[in-house]
Order: sequence, then structure tokens, then C-alpha cells
Amino acid sequence: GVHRAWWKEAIVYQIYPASFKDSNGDGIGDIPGINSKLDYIKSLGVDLVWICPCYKSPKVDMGYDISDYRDIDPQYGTMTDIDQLIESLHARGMKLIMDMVVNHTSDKHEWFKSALSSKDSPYRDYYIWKKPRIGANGEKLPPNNWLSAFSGSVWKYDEKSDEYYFHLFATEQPDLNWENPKVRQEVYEVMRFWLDKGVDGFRMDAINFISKDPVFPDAPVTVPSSKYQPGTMYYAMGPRLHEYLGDVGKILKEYNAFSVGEMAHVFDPNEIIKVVGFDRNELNMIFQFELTDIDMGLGGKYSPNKWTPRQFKDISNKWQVFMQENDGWNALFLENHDSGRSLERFLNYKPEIRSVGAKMLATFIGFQSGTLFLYQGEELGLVNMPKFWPIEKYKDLETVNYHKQLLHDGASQDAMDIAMREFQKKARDHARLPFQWDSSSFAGFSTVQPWIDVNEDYKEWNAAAQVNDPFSVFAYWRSIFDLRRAYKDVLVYGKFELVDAVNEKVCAYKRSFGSEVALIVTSFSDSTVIWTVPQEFCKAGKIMLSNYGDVKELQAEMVLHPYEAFMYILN
Ligand code: TEU
Ligand code: CA
Repeated sequence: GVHRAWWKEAIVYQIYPASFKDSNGDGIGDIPGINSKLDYIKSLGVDLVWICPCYKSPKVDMGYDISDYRDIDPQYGTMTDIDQLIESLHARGMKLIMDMVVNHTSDKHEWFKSALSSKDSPYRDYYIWKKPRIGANGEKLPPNNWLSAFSGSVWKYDEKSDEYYFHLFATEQPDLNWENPKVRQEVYEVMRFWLDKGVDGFRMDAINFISKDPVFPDAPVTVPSSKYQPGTMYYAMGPRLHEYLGDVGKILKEYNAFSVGEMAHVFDPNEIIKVVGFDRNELNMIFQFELTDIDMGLGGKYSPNKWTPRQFKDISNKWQVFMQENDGWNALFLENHDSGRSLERFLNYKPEIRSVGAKMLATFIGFQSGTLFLYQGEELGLVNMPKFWPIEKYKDLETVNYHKQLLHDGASQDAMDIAMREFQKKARDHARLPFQWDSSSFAGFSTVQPWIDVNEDYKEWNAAAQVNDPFSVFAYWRSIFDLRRAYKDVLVYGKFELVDAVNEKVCAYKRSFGSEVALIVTSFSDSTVIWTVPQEFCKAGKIMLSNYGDVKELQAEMVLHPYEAFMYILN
């Protein structure tokens, strides 16, 4: 039988603190701002809130560079504010999970400051240091050829000790040395610190990178145009990962805590099931990115890739079937703070189809098997910044560094144009624009010009305009959550099967539990299609949701509008 668990039934809402709500008029979102919007979150019908990092940080990477794990950054508030957030969420029957960033710290963390100060520091071995490699002309070179996630080498030279330190992300984000048992103890104590405070669990950042191949071999050349090469095969899902996650899992279990691990660059089900298998006691679920990386080519995030709706549903199907056959669990999502908005990436976006398209994508992801995650603004159908915004508008180091690198490499105009187009689809800043609360100045996010520009569509596209509109994207998502609760057996625990699996335009699936059956139909076509309904569904069903608001009978042939979506309960 199925294993039931509260964390399988939860609906999660992700908040990006800098961009949610500014309470004190400095143009930056903060925790008191979040506290003032809990009724909004509650009214959407979510169970659990995940806040991105708000710990003390120099914010080279928007808080994913932590300088003190036990304090809140003054820009975001105080410890009292976070205590109040925990309390107020609990009072409303919701839970809170925090972002645990322990693959690396900030270079301003006391551990790293000490490690850098002397080779004899007791903290030196908290990080990863290596001697330079000596080149043909006696020059000092990085110990290997791996590429950092934010461009350039993963190694940074330290003159004083004549050694390089390792950083998968920015130079200001040195990786912790998990081989050192003291580092692991420190991390586990930090986790306990927050759990003891009443936090209900964690999203574990970049957690599949914590165990590296100790040899640090050169990576094969897969991107010939680049000086450095992706080394993921040597640091993603490394040799001791399951040992470390076993320790993490023990702590989580003690507190009955929620856990979701972020695991980029790995799509191997056999490795993933070792993390999320029900009896493994490592993590509840992980974010893997095979689906949402579908538009990324071999050259990485900003290389284009052509894909088809058929591939999109095949990837979903692969993970749905795999998890149900192996007693694992999926995390379902289309958006987060690390990419462009789903409307601009997963369908042929035009303003005319905005509402219908957002609801179609919601239907596609919303009734699959797994724990559902929604990123702030996704419930309103928010989109990317306008196409004519120049490179100067982008704030995020991932995009800025990539752009600098192209200029430095003397990239052709053609290559620059391609990059700009890809930024417009995928850059992280799109999801980080201020939340659109209402039609007042700065979208009601702040009383002053925010740290990043407000999208120009806010007068029409905002929360105030949608919360009381029964046909809004907001209302549609709420209906999905209501249905998941009302039909929990079939929609949370039921079996998943594709329907008409070979169809190139229509993605339809069935959920079933005993005699209960749900049918979900979504069209990924921007024009009308005729869908031949499989025999077993040509009977009376009850339509529960429809993005065009049509009440259709299930019959042998159905005419589907562009991006139409609907959901039936049959018995
Ligand atoms: O992202 C980890 C990660 O693997 C990145 O390569 C991610 O895929 C990239 O941002 C996509 O553009 C996490 C956080 O989600 C991200 O915001 C942080 O910048 C990163 O870790 C470093 O902490
Ligand atoms: Ca503020």
C-alpha cells in the first residue's frame, strides 16, 4: 500500500524575502513585510512557507552567501521578527521551512576569515585548499579545469599561503570541506538551532554537491569554446553523499521535519532514489531539474535548446512512474528564484494567452503525484521583465558575470544576441522583480524605488485585482489546492498514468485510487486541436476545473482551444 505522510500532502509557497514586501521604506523586502501578508498567503490555501535565505550575509549572491548561520541580516529584520513569523504561521495552521545553505559559506564568515588568515588556523581545514599546478613556463595555474556556476574557475588563488581555495559558486562563496568531521558537526548544530526554534524543516541548497571526488580530476572538454569545463560528474552525487545525508536525515526524523534537497545536474534515477526512497531516511524529496532544464542546451543555462511538448510530458512521466514504482516521492514545480517565469519558457507566450496559459501550466503540474511548490507571483501569472530592458537592468551575478565573460572572450555579435535572448527567457532576475501587490506606485511593494525595477504591467497584473476575481489565475490555483485536499486519496496518493501517451500536442493523464479516477487534459498547442478521447473516458464525468470556463461533456472527439486545460472526476 501507499505510505501516507503529512509532507506528501503539503502545498508549499516559496518566498524571496528581498522581493516580497518592504515594510520600512528602504526599497528592500523584509521579514516584517512577510509578516504583514500572512493572510494573503493563507487565503491562497498553502500549508507551508519556504523562505529563501535571510541570515546575516554580505549578499554577493542575494543571501546564499551566509556569514552567520545564527543571525538574521539587519536588512531583513531581527531574530524577534523571525520568531514572530514562526509563531504567526503556526497560529494560522501553516508551517515554515528555511533555506539551509551548507555547501559553502560567505568569505566573510568567521570560519573563512580565520582560515584565510593562516595555514595554522584551526579553521583552515573547514575549507578546500590545494597547491597550484605549475604550467609549462613555470606559471601558477588552478589545480584543475572545473568551471564555476558563475563563470571562471572554481579555484581562487591566495597569495599569502600560495594555495588555491575551492568555490563552486562565486569567489565569495568558498565551499565547506565536508570531509572534515568538525564541519559536519557544525552544520548539524546549526540545523538543530533552527529546529529548536520551531522551524519545521529545510530546503537544502545545492546539497548534492557537498561530497566531491577527493582526487579533483580534470573534467573532459565538453564546451570547447570555454577555458573551464563543467565538472559536475566529479562533484554532483559524490562518493560520501549518502553517508552525510544519512546523518542529516537522522536529525530531521527526530524533529519530524520537512526536507527538500536541491539537486541540480543529476537525472540518474538510481542515485536519486537512494536519497528519496521512503525507507532510506535521507531527504523527503528533491528538486531535480530535468523538466525545467528542457530549454537549456549543451553549453549550459544560456545556450538555447529546442524541445517539444512530447518531450516535456515524457520527462514528467519518467519521474512520475519511477517514483511510484520505487516508493520515492516527487517535488513538483515549474518556477523558483533561479529562472525566468514559466509562461515565457514553457509555452509560446503572447499577452493574449497569459491567463489561459498560466492556468494550463497550473493544471499540467498541479494534479501530478508529488508535493506541489509554488513560487511567489506564479499564483498571479507574473511574467519576465520586458524584452527591451537592456543588460544594465540585470542585477544578478550569474547573468552579469556571463555577459562580462562574453565581452572578455570577444564573442561575435551573433553570440551576444543569442545570449541576450536567453537572458530574456531564463535570467534569475525575472523571478526577483518586486511582488505586484496592487496598482499603487511601485506596485504596493514599497513606498520608494525598489532595489530592482518593478515590472511595467503591475497596474493590471497584481494581487489586489485577482484575489476577489473568481476567474483569476489566483482563484484557479486555489481551486487546484482545494481539489487536492478534497480528493486527497486520488490526487495525492493515486496512481499516475499518461493517457494517449503518443499525442504530440495534448498532454493528458489519469490519476486513480481504488474506484476513484481523475482525468487531467492540457493542450500545449497555440492553435485549436481535435482530441480523440480514449474509449474508457467517454462517459459521464464531473468537470471540476476548466481554464476557459467551458463546461464540456466527455465525448469521442473534443475540440480543444489553444492551451486549453480541464480536469474531470469520474467514477
Ligand atoms: O542553486 C544551485 C545551483 O545548482 C545553481 O547552479 C542553479 O542551478 C543556478 O542558480 C541556476 O541558474 C542554489 C540557489 O538556488 C541559488 O540561488 C544560489 O545562487 C546557489 O545555490 C548558490 O548558493
Ligand atoms: Ca525593507
